[in-house]
Amino acid sequence: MSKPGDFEAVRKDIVGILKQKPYDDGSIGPVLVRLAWHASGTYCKDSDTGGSNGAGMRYEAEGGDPANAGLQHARVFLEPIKEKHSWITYSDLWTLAGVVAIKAMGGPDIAWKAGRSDFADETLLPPRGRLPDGSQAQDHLRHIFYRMGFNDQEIVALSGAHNLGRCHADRSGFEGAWVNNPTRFSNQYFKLLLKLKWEKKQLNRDGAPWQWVARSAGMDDDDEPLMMLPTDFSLTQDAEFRPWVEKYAEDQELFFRDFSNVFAKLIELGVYRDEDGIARFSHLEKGKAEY
Ligand code: DDH
Repeated sequence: MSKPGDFEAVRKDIVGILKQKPYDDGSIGPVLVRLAWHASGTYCKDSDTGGSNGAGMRYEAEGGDPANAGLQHARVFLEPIKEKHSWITYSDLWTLAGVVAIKAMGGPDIAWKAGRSDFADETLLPPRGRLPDGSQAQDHLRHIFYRMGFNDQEIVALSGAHNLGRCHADRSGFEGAWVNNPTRFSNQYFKLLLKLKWEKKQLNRDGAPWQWVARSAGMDDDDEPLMMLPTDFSLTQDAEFRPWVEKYAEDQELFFRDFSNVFAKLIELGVYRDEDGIARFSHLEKGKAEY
């Protein structure tokens, strides 16, 4: 047990659990980043509902959403940290873990503020269906991310998180990693989007969705190919998105700066702190009828 409010102690312990040899590519960092993002990405600016405040994924209605498949692993990995620092809320822990993981994997510092509360009331959960569907394209990206209040440049910057981690057949149906070193944060995703010769492929499995696959220089034919989701690839096919893909491919510093800002914005969506610094749900309760 640490002193309540000692977030440095929590950060240290999160760094301490990132390396997990038998898990995926040896790190749980990527799945922690995805947890922070899915906790936050349910936000809707018009109804002012959803977002990371509340830690709704503790409940089946949100945690069991097929879009969140696999994130139970991230939550279980974080459980010993919650037990040790029991004063921290799950909603603070999940967002902080994402920020700490990005930094530990070589990414930028990202501003993070404490104060999120955990729901005691399941009726405040956002409806399912607010997270993006990888088999779609740019119109869908705009529909989903404009709802959260992001613009085209921010959509491209956020998508750069796919430098990290991989797709799992038993979670999303897609398979493979976007880059060769998926536990190191960089702008490689943008470089590969532009550079490789992507081919549309349905993996050899019943009901597998189609995805884009390619091999980079030095990869053997029997190596697992790199992949892009249809949504990732659509960034290169869109007149507004593509220039940002090109800028971020050329300039890693610019990408890191923009990513840091937009991820900080993502994890603050729908979090309104009272004067005591604690985020409560009164605004949400008012908005409930508009779900
Ligand atoms: Fe993502 N993502 N994501 N993603 N995402 C997947 C994995 C990871 C989409 C679909 C998928 C963001 C945006 C989008 C991460 C971070 C972020 C998987 C694979 C799918 C599918 C899941 C699995 O099979 O395990 C789509 C579609 C979008 C979009 O429309 C833009 C954003 C904004 C982020 C972010 O963090 C800011 C990370 C990290 C992973 C790797 C997880 C892992 O377990 O590894």
